[in-house]
Amino acid sequence: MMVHRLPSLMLFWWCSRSRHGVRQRLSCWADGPAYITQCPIQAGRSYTYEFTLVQQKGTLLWHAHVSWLRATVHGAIVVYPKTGVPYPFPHPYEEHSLVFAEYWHKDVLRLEEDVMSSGGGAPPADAYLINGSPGPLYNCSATDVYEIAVVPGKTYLLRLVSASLNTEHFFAIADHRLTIVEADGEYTKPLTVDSLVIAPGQTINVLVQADRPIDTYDMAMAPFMSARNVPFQKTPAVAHFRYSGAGPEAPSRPAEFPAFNDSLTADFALSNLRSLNDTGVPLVVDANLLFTIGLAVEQCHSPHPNASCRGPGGGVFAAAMNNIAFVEPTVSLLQAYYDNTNGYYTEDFPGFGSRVQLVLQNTGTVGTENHPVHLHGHSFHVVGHGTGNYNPTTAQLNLADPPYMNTIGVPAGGWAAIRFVADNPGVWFMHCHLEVHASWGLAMAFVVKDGNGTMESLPHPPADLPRC
Ligand SMILES: *[C@@H]1O[C@H](CO)[C@@H](O)[C@H](O)[C@H]1NC(C)=O
Ligand SMILES: *[C@@H]1O[C@H](CO)[C@@H](O)[C@H](O)[C@H]1NC(C)=O
Ligand SMILES: *[C@@H]1O[C@H](CO)[C@@H](O)[C@H](O)[C@H]1NC(C)=O
Ligand SMILES: *[C@@H]1O[C@H](CO)[C@@H](O)[C@H](O)[C@H]1NC(C)=O
Ligand SMILES: *[C@@H]1O[C@H](CO)[C@@H](O)[C@H](O)[C@H]1NC(C)=O
Ligand SMILES: [Cu+2]
Repeated sequence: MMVHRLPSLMLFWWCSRSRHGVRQRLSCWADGPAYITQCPIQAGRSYTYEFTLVQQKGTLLWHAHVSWLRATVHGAIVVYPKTGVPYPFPHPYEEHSLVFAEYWHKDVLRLEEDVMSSGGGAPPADAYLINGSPGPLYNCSATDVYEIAVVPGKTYLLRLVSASLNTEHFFAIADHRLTIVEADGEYTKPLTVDSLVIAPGQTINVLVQADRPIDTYDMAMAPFMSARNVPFQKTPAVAHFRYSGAGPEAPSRPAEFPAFNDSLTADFALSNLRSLNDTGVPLVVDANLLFTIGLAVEQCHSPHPNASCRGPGGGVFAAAMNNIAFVEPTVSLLQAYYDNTNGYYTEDFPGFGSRVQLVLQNTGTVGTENHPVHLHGHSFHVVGHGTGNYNPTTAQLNLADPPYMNTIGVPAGGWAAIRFVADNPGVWFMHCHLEVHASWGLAMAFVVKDGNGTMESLPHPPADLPRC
């Protein structure tokens, strides 16, 4: 791969937020998205990301956050509970991380450039990967299969991490059920399902009991595609859950999946996921925001329509939040904010410590699609979601035990309501985690202003921060 610019890293992290006013660790400068909190790390240069994980445990994802480099530059971070603090579920015999990705036979920087200059959609991935291996359903990959050796009768904890670029995926294991115990690094009440959907940017921990007859079972990821007429890779990536004693030659048992567009099944886990404990949902909100999100088509203004207007009806794909397509700036927004440079940001976001409710309403003029929206710098309580238009008088909100997440798949043509406390000063990116949608403009950033004193204020930038 030709890399002229080295990636910047983005680290998902949760600000420490507690009902009892726990001390903040402030590290917006280490968040990572290019042109939001820093400029990209240039070839031959380095930048050390320093941050503190305050009251966080569980499975996290790190990845490059410039262009489409996440496709190949990503990994899992696992934070264990403090010594002596048990999991809130039976201790597993073993733990394994499964990192999902999409692969193209192409430099992904070129891939983004080509897609953006075409005006059309992204080409399907050439393969899906589980821990770097596509598995036996792909040509030439019969022996390139990730495998977990399983002791019959034991319980396994699988940490599922999606670094996929443009596709959400179902995950299932043949003949086994999955008990979700954690999502986005926060414990959930146990929820047992046959399959689940994981969106790019999400992490989900599941317990699996090896209680089936001795054999080899497929663990597989297959596409979930809620949009119509979008081409996508259909071949699942397959890994093996192989019981000790299973014959190496015997064919493995295939995993079964819902239909690729089965939104009802896909939404089941979200509808039924509950946080394990009361996580301190703000019962009162200071700011009530409603943002529309969706895809659209712009008119073709190119003198070369065949080359650059390959969107629907000869137009150009676009995406927006509140009808504004985000245009990547040429400076870092955080730097502009820190330097009080005019013209890059407004300060109309509610003040430090505000309790914010944000309703994301999925619209779209060219069909609707599930958008996994990710917020940096904060986790949020997913207090509600539904189909159709959000109606504040009839919407049923869960203020008792909603899941506490950082990426929410806003249902196709539906809505999701999240609540969070804006108590982490800095500039925080919020964007669709389907990378092609973010490139089209489905993104924005919040400025969270300083509170009182150094423990509520954005620190000075580190000396090695990359400059534009
Ligand atoms: C495998 O190769 C065949 C023949 O070239 C092709 O039709 C098929 O699409 C390939 N499968 C995958 C998953 O690439
Ligand atoms: C799913 O796709 C199939 C085949 O393309 C189509 O017949 C069906 O109507 C779709 N279902 C939904 C719920 O969109
Ligand atoms: C969280 O909930 C579980 C199950 O109800 C309970 O056993 C545990 O004590 C709770 N933990 C905290 C910190 O409240
Ligand atoms: C543009 O595409 C149309 C339809 O495919 C084709 O008929 C036409 O000749 C193309 N024009 C150019 C300049 O390539
Ligand atoms: C800062 O302190 C003042 C005086 O105690 C208080 O009125 C104000 O609400 C505080 N601001 C924030 C953002 O906490
Ligand atoms: Cu999207």
